[in-house]
Amino acid sequence: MSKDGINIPKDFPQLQNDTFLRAVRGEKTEHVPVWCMRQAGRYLPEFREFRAGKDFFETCQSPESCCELTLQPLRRFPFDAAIIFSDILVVPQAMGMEVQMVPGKGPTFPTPLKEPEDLQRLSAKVDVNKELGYVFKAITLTRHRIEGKVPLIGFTGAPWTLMSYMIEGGGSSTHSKAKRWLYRHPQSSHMLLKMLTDVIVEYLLAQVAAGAQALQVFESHAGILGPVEFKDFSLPYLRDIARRVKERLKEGGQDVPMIVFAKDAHYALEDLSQSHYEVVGLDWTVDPRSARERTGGKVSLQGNMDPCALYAPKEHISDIVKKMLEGFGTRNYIANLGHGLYPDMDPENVGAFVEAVHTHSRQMNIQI
Ligand code: 1CP
Repeated sequence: MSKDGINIPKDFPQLQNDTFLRAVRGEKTEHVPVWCMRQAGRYLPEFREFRAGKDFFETCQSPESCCELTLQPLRRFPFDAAIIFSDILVVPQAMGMEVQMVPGKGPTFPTPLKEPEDLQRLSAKVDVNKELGYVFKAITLTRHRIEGKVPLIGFTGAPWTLMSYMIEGGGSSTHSKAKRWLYRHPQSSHMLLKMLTDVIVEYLLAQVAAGAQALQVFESHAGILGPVEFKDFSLPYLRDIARRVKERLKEGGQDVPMIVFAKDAHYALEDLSQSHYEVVGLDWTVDPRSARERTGGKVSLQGNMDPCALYAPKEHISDIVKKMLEGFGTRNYIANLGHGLYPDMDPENVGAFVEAVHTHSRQMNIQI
């Protein structure tokens, strides 16, 4: 029985397709596993229909809805992993900030952080079970309803990416308000990043306790930092998160693979590959062969087809996928896009992408 009296059984169905988990460990697999960032999203007509007229964060707070949206893409495509439907901005909400999803505009914070004094508005100690229990319930429910078809990935935004939203008040092309803090208030910036790190560690651990079988950390705004700022304001926190989560899991005799996706941080590939994460996610600006050379074969790589390649005719998608597989090789590799799917993408082409990964990688494995 959980704290609020809801019975959450943990007798999850046995995993049938563990290709993703085996690839993470560098084991031989029949085909290269594949999933897509934003696979539960607006490119699917059934997603648009389900979400129609519903508030975004109310949907996030409904475990039944999150479960349904997570499962939708699996009914269409033979993906090798699922990612729980939620959003990275539930963490700032849990720390006391208001966030609205404004249709046509995206996430909006009506009262963003303006000055370092505003940090006092945030809850420093967040009881994640109380504030984010709905995410954990969604994970547990989905682990049951997914019937062991594929592993379920939990996720979080990384501290810098969340900090930038909390200061910008929404999406931004320059992130200049958030970067202003880094240059003018470095101490307060570190204070905020540390607060976020502490909450994120608890949040990820609770996702594992609820049933997450892998964890992805999204540093979507890494590219807006240069190599020097990244080393100061992002990398130490990414490392701290993985180190602390792994340590605590180990104490309980558990081990869950972690993926770091620092978008546009090609300058930091070497560092990222030595940051306690089993998998480094890549955007499409990195050449597969050079990524392998620079990461030294110790970590698995995930990515990185340009999402816009899905606008190409299907035969062309197949050729692009083949080249990508030849570049990465079929071991220690998880195929994905270099960022999320866009709402105007054709589900049929997503299907062609998945099929091309499976078919070409099977053929390559036979030839080896
Ligand atoms: O109404 C809608 O459906 C809005 C679109 C949408 C969706 C489908 C948003 C708003 N969030 C989500 C779900 C979501 N967000 C998932 C789970 C679904 C899946 O991946 O299958 C995940 C993993 C996220 C993570 C997320 N949210 C990131 C990191 C990944 C990335 O894209 O870099 C970020 C940056 C966000 C913020 C966010 N949420 C939504 C939007 C449109 C944005 C970006 C805003 C901006 O910066 O302009």
